[in-house]
Amino acid sequence: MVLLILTTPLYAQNYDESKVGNYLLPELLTTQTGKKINSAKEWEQSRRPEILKLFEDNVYGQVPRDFDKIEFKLLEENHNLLNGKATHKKVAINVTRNKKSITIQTDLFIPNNVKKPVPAFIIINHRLAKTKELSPENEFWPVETIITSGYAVAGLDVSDVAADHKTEYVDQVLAKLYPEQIEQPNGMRALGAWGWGASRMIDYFETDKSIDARKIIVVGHSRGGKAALWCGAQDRRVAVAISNESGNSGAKISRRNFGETVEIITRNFPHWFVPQYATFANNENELPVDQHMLLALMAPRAVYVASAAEDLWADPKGQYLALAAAQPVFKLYGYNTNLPDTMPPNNEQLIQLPLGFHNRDGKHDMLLFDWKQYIKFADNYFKKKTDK
Ligand code: GTR
Repeated sequence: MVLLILTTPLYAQNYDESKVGNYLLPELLTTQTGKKINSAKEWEQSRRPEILKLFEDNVYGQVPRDFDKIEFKLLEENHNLLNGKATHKKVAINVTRNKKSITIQTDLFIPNNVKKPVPAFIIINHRLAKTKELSPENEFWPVETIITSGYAVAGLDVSDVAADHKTEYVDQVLAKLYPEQIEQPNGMRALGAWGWGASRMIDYFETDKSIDARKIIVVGHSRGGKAALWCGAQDRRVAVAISNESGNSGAKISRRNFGETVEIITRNFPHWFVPQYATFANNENELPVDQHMLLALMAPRAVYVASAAEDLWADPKGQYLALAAAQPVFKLYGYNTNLPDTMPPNNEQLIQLPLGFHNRDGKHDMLLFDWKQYIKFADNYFKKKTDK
């Protein structure tokens, strides 16, 4: 006789809207000591730093900023890419601290024949191995579409700073530049390291005359989207943060019991977070933050949240609700957005500057459709800023 034992995990993920239950989000505009925040100034002085620290201690860890030296080396330059439409630069970014260095190597594509400086996308890239897999047709990184829209684009290969691996993530920036962070309970972890890497790319952009460093858009897909949002929260040179289906621990409300949970994500990807985060597994209501607060840290800069209708793991509705719940902070800066209670229909872009959202048909991925929405959003946002 064969004995079949079916085991159901104790806390399986839920996909039934009727079982989501009620939750109460932590107050955005009340400090931990109960003080009400009424102005952008108060937000900047007390609540914003408090929320940043709560995310550092409970979710992502710190992002150290100190180093002794940063150097940029142009390794290759080709002005005749894509039939003369683009210039390709291969740049090595060398960062030194306490006599140890790491190198981030990036491929930057800049449109030719347009007025410089141009705005630039940075992709926090955990999927494509540098230029090898880069072709104009690749929807994840559609260079030609981006270039012909007047934007530069560069990728951060996350393994240059922290491998996406449970133990090996410490081998680059952590072991070499910030070894003291490894032992610290709220020290930098992989998602923070990826954001740190994107910031070093911005350091380079500030020296490249063809790039407008006041118009930097950081975009990431899924785990890259989580890192993009955390990067934007930390580094205020990020003008636009784009979360492509970042889901749990990205743009999605953690307290909303739908799709991936803190229990699942901390079990599968412990290296993304500080150990403290796992104590909120199946206990999200005790988190001192929720992800609408992460989106709010972008204010008054722009933030875009994208979902895919079949990507229930990332909880499209939970991501939309987080964006809507972040609005009070943007209001403090005079942006009177008024997002509807329900998500826009699939494939319809919602732009209420400085916020943007879409939920496209299909699965978990970053596609040409998504890129076209991002470009349109950035066009609108930067145009409005210049008109002001
Ligand atoms: C999944 C993870 C998600 C998301 C995704 C991805 O396995 O559970 O949170 O980050 O990977 O990066 O594609």
